[in-house]
Amino acid sequence: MLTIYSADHKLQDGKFELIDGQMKPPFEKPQRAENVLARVRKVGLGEVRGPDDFGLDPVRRVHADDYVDFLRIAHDDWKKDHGDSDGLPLGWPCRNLRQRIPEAINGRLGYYSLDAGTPVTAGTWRAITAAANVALTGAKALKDSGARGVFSLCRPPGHHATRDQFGGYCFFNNVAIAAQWFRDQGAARVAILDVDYHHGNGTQAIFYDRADVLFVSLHAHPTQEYPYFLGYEDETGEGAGAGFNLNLPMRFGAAWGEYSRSLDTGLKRIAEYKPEVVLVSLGVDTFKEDPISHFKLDTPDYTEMGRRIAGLGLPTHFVMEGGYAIDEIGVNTVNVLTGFESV
Ligand code: Q9C
Ligand code: ZN
Repeated sequence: MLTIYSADHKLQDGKFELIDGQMKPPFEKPQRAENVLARVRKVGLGEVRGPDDFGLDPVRRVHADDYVDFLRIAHDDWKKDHGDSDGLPLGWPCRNLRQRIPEAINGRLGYYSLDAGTPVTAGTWRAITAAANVALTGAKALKDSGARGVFSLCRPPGHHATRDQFGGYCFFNNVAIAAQWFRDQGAARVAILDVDYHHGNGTQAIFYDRADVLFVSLHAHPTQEYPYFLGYEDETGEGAGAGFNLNLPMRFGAAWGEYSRSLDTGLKRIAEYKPEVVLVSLGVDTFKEDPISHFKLDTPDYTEMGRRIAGLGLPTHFVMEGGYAIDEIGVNTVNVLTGFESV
């Protein structure tokens, strides 16, 4: 399987995230992608190629113009007020406040974000444009080559990012950008399967009122886990999108038995939908040793996950999302890909 990778991901290297009342070194760090790349090479998964530059037009098909423009200058503006530290918001337009865009960078960071766990650094813009290009290059390679699967080793991840908000370590929604690109290239129906431990709130929100992109997500129940305010069972889509959103949340402690039954339910829905392409938001933070998660998947389970996804018999674009157990992120991620190829 072809892997798309850009070393520019290393430019997103925050000093701290605010987590559980403490400033800690970010879990979402460059070594994650490096360890996945090392495993890709070790097992000889296939060629590793750099991304092409698609420019910002395909990004703007998913994200608001003002949000894209904000991200481009956010750290420069932060620097003017606060010096060379990482930018983090600490106040949001919540209930009882107005939805308007202030002048101050602190206010704009709040307006355009979901949480304070996602540092805006000097290198963020270059890293996130590279990640979007990694996703788009993978999409184009899948379409042009007729291969069964392609792997876009995106970092930072994307599935929490909405059309105009960053958060959950995400800025541009890489999988949504790729899905929209497939649509714009003529694919009538596109399905997204999100197996990251966290609900893909951004991806859901972006496609919530559309029937042309089916979103299926397996994740920790939002009543217990981030992002807390989206990802419940009763969110099934709205308007034209009614019936084209499927959330399969599971409580803390879910292991392969329960997880695999949810996976089969999700895959069945995707098969019924008859998409021309499937995108997988591939997070491996479902792993039993993940430092911020509470599921119990084990390393061989990822191979079986790949096999079951292959059972769809559809062109499949794997897009990297989360996974914070740094020593096992490579083997767990690549097991999905080799499992897929083994069928
Ligand atoms: N106490 C992804 O996996 N913080 N994002 C969680 C837990 C946010 C994870 C705090 C986690 C976001 C792509
Ligand atoms: Zn996650």
